[in-house]
Amino acid sequence: MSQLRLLPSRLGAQASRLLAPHDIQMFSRRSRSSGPPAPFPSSKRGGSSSYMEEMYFAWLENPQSVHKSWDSFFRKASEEAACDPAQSRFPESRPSVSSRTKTSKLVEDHLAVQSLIRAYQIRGHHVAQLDPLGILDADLDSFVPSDLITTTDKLAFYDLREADLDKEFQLPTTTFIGGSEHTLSLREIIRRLESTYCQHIGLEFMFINDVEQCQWIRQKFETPGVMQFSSEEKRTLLARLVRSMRFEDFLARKWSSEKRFGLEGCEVMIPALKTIIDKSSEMGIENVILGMPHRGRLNVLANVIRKDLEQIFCQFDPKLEAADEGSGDVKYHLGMYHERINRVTNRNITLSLVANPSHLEAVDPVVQGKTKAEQFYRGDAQGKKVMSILVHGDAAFAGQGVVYETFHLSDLPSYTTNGTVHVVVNNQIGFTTDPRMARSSPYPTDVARVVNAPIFHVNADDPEAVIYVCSVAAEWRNTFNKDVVVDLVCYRRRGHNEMDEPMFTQPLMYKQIHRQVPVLKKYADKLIAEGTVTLQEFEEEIAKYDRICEEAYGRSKDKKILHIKHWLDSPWPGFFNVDGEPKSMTCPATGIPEDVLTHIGEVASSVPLKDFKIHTGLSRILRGRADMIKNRTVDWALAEYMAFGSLLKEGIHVRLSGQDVERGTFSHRHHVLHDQEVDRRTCVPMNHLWPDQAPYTVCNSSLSEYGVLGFELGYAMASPNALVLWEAQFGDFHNTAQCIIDQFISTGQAKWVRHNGIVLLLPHGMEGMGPEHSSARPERFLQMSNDDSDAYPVSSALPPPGQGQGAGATGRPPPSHTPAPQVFTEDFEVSQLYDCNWIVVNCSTPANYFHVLRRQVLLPFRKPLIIFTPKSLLRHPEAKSSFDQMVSGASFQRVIPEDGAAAQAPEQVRRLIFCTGKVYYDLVKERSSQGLEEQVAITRLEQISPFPFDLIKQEAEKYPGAELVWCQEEHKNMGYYDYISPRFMTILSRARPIWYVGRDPAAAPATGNRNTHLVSLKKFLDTAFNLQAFEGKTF
Ligand SMILES: Cc1ncc(C[n+]2csc(CCOP(=O)(O)OP(=O)(O)O)c2C)c(N)n1
Ligand SMILES: [Mg+2]
Repeated sequence: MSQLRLLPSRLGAQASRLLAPHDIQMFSRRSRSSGPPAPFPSSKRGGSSSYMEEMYFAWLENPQSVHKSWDSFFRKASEEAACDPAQSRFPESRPSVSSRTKTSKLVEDHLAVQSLIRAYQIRGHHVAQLDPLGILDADLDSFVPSDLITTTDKLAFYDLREADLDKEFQLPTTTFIGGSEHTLSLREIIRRLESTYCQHIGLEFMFINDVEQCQWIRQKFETPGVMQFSSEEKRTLLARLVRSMRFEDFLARKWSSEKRFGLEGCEVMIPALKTIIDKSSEMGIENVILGMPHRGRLNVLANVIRKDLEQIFCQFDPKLEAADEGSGDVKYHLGMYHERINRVTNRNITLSLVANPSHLEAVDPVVQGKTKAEQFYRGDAQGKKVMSILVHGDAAFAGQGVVYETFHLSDLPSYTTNGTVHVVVNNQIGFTTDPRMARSSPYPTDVARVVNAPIFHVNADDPEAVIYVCSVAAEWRNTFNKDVVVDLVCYRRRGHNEMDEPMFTQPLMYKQIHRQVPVLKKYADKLIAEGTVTLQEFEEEIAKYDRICEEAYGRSKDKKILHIKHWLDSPWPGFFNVDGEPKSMTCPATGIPEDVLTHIGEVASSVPLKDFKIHTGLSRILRGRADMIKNRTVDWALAEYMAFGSLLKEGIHVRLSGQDVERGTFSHRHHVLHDQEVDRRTCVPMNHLWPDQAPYTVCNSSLSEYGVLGFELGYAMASPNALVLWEAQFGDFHNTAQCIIDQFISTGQAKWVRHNGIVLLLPHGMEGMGPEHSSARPERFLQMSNDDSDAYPVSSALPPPGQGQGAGATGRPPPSHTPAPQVFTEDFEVSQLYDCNWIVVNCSTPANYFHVLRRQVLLPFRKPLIIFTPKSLLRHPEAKSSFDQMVSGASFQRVIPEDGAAAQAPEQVRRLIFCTGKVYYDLVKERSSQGLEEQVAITRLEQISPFPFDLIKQEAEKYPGAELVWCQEEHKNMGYYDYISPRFMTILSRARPIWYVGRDPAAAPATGNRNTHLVSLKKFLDTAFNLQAFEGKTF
């Protein structure tokens, strides 16, 4: 049996792993009287002869009493018997024992063939020849499934013999290997299954629960002759391989000692991505958003996105001066945006590659968020115009949890991008680590199985197989709007980067790699041999591309300045002026007319849909809201309502996402009302404010911080005309999204000159709830704020003597030894905001929360905004604001000065306490209980960073005789003290101390013991009002 592969049989040892659960399910016999007729089994064991006979006799009595698969099988068999009575296996009445045996044998053989076909569909990929090096099994296991016919003796597994090979078998409807034929010989069946499932493509899809989807895949790959290419297609493929390979060669020649994370060993990724894009463009896609790691990124920029080569080459010139502000990033992290004509489809296409940090896979949710936003703003609910492609490394795809988190967003209504094509550059190594030490799953792609995404493994040294797989992947995405994975099993020709020596750690693999003929040569030889191209044409193609590179290289040498903004992945046309600067530099007023406040308040207190029954507890809450509106006051939830509602009126899309945000963790928000009598009937009153308002999206997210925050950050990248907020369930949970905060939010603009206005709502406050759920870790955000603690920031409009324009807040402050000018100009507030990397606030009043949310959108630029939000203050009777603080003319207060008795006679005041957030209410209560309103002033710092030097200075100077105290409820090594202290020193010219009052340093953010919590609260409140506490102390 020469056609069969002769792999070593490991049948004996592995005999117990023969059957998949699916198969076993099929074996379970069903009583005909107690349920639907059992189908024709797909497995040999399912066809036990007595069962089959039972089916047969039932069929004889009434063909409709058995499943239609049995019906068709017996019908066919009786036709056969009618043609050749000598061979008849079907008696007219109760059969003899011997004829029954013959019937059973025929049925059993057919069943055996069916299960054999199914075995290939399920397990064929385990023996597919996927590794171009021929060393490792792509599934890390050399085991050959016992039910694949790799040697003739394995026919016995199905009770078949070599003599059966030339018998014809009926093909089941679950295979397409027959093409237009309904029967094939066993030999041909095995040959076709081998060629579909065990060559250079390994298909994993039988775990998909949807039969239609499985059939679709089977048809795409099993149908004879599907993988055929015209000579034009082959020539295009060759030309793309030339570009991919010669680009890397060119960089290697010109900059032999530069890191570039070359693609050598997986050059086929360029034609692979281009095929996905061509095919998608053909099906109507106009915008493709890509995310990818380091490997081959420059090549993708050059040959997929088509960034000008000279701009890429410039990045290798160490002497070029950067023209943009910010610290920039290495070349293999930068992003790109490009609109062009797709040459294959002649249609317009926009391609963008999202800038990313070194942190592998962190960009995945960001790309998905940006894609979702682009789809949303284009009204592309089905993802027919905008799609995402994510490229992964094998080690990172298997190892990074955010991959899993991102997959889990893929089918959620408010997060789906309607299918992503994932491409894995599976070079079978991660830096120096062998995959057998890097993952426990057979393939690096197994994580995709959780969302029923099909996985197409393909040997990257077979370019035509790769192209076919990629075009099916694009079609899959277009047909089913679901994720799909293309696993390019390849190798890495060099070390991790071009400077690394791979022989230290992978000597045998690299011996083979050194012998490996590059894919371009292999493919060119093939096309030349079959006469598709001539050697001369091939050489000309190479020479042509080399010339293009040389010319671009020549031009790159004329460049003197490097513009990072040329690498922007998400331009916002119209938002900035032509030079990329804000159109104005003012902090707009954020108050709104009272009738708008009232209208929003009324909607927030109502149920806009008819016959909609809400919970009685909620009715009470709505009545409470209506009362507040009558009294012209708001609590936290209403203030938020008014901020969102007023922005919606102004055409700004508002999106609030996070765990349980619809109701609110603290049951205060209730933005989605649920009908108590009709399942899943909901109402979002915020979308019933005005007929022409912008849409409001509020969505409970999956229980993920890393994935969801990344997603919202990406969402906020797409447009400046939106307020995108992510709320942590409790503030400390943001730490599982730390990578997004550190790598994107705090540093994004500095690295990639990209603005982002994402808002983080982080519930924070020491309320005796234990070490978790208390602190949103303000100290971390403040530590990463970029304003200089030691420098007196001054406006560029008023430079200190001897300092030129542009000093101070624009990022180049005068050195601290320069005598600081004691003047702050009018634009100080806005220029400070413009220069900072993010804004950190802790509002003590609902009105200020309202203003800061509105300011976020009304500012002429975008900065991330971190808001420490309250918990107990949500319902605190004192934490209410009047409409007067929100109407036109009112605006955000960076500092809320003391306005009580102490402020009337400031020179009498003995102590000025500065604080932020909820502790203010504790301090006021304590002051009142001690009767110290005249001696002690309390001033609130609402915008902590950038630090309001100007207003703090005013406050301190207003109380010349007062001791200055910083009071916080957090432990001393946490909270705000380390941030505010040096800034106070600067503003006070180190002439007055700022004393610390608060909890002692600690390891945990809060105690788990309620009594200890209260004792420590009382202790620091006592100190705050003990006017002798710092007597005699030095600073
Ligand atoms: C989150 C994270 N951890 C560690 C690293 C350091 N690192 C850079 S590349 C790399 C190996 C990546 O292997 P793989 O994903 O297979 O991609 P390849 O380099 O093989 O293309 C590692 C560990 C990183 N960049 N990101
Ligand atoms: Mg790898």
